[in-house]
Amino acid sequence: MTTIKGPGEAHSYDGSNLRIGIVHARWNTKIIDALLSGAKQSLKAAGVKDENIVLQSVPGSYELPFAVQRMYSASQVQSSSSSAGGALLASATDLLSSSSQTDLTKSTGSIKGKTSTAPFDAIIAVGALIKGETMHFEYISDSVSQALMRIQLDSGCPVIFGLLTLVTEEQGLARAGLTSGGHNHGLDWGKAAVEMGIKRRGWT
Ligand code: DLZ
Repeated sequence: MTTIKGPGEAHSYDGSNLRIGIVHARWNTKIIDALLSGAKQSLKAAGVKDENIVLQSVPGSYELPFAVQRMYSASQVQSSSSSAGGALLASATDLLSSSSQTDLTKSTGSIKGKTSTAPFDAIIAVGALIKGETMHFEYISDSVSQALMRIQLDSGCPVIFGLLTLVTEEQGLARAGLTSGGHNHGLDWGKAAVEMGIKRRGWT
């Protein structure tokens, strides 16, 4: 059956000058890993350079807003100055990555050795919250969604909402493209990051 859902046709945007951050939670890793692959695939398809895709991880979705905020502000500091800013960025990103348990956090675009020091043009926040028996899911879904929106409006850096709020695991597998007929939403998030990164610089 065809569906009307989806982001619709968009222009093809050139991401070759963009610097994109991705922060992901590690809970529900199977879903997260597939979403990250999808996001990176569409970023690269739009021309974003490998070294300008900066990946960091946090334990769970609740930590995403803090990480997005720190990542963006550290990139601003680094871009506007010098070694002092660089040191702050390095320490902020070290803090974010020190608890990493996946190789993914080290696989792409390490901040150290990067070719660009520009502030991020967009940051994708990726998490998968699966509803349990308590009210935990509702509280985290709501607070993280609100916080990510606040961060993008306060900072002016587009934050792409890559938080799946799932009633079942199966819903997550389908939205990570891991079931037949499923669709990897990470692909859409990568495209959204490129489009919003370009549009943030000026509506054309
Ligand atoms: C504790 C928790 C639970 C129960 N479920 C999830 C989940 O489905 N997805 C997710 O990303 N994180 C989960 N967490 C972890 C919280 O997001 C958070 O990391 C901890 O409460 C520590 O602040």
